[in-house]
Amino acid sequence: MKLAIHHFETVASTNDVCIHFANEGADEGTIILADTQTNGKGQQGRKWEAPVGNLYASILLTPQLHENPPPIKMYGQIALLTGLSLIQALETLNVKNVQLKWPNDGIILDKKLFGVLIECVNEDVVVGIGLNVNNAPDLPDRETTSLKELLENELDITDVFHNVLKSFWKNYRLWINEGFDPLQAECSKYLLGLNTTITVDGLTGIFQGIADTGALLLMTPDNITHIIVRN
Ligand code: BT5
Repeated sequence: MKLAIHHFETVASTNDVCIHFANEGADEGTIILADTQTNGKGQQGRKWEAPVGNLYASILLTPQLHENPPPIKMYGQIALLTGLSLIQALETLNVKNVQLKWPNDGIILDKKLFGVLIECVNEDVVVGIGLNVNNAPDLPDRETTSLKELLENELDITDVFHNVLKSFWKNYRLWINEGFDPLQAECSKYLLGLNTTITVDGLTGIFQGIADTGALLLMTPDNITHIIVRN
């Protein structure tokens, strides 16, 4: 895989720049990296705080699968494989015990460390990654942390990104060649709240696992399994 990394000082959103590149016909492996974002995006119109010192990256994928799964399946799977890749990359940096809060948050000690935003452009997929490396922003609505806080040591963002990319491409290749099965099992090891009672979208039940669409399976006390989808 040939990677082309475009590094910017400031952009509104690396995902938006990557979508622009995709619309211009850019190849798989095009990566947009920025030191800071003025309009970093979360899901459903939420905001991603993007002070200098952290990793803000978007990766363009043009998945060529033998048998294309329906889009909803593909995007859920890519979101999970990205979260898994981040957690595995962090393990190589000696940050253990990060958990995956469905669908796409990296959580440790109840604090948010990273977020993933998947967006689609025609057949292409943009994978946005925000990881707090040296700067945990103060937020009114939730606690955050950074690698620096966890390791008590400032890290080089390029080194961290190198680890993330290595882990991401390994899992992406596995997914292209063998499908989601091997990754689904690996993701389950890191799911926050698996087999416990949780509340999602106002429903309370036992978190039974993740479907192969990436949907969350929740069994309510009436023994009905709810398949909760995020898009
Ligand atoms: C996400 O959304 O977690 C996806 C975040 C993806 C950000 C990357 S950065 C590179 C690329 N370009 C973009 O424009 N976006 C992607 P969501 O699950 O909706 O979480 C948003 C919530 O996370 C906010 O409402 C805050 O509560 C919290 N939050 C915002 N900034 C944060 C930060 N830096 N660290 C931890 N939590 C944060």
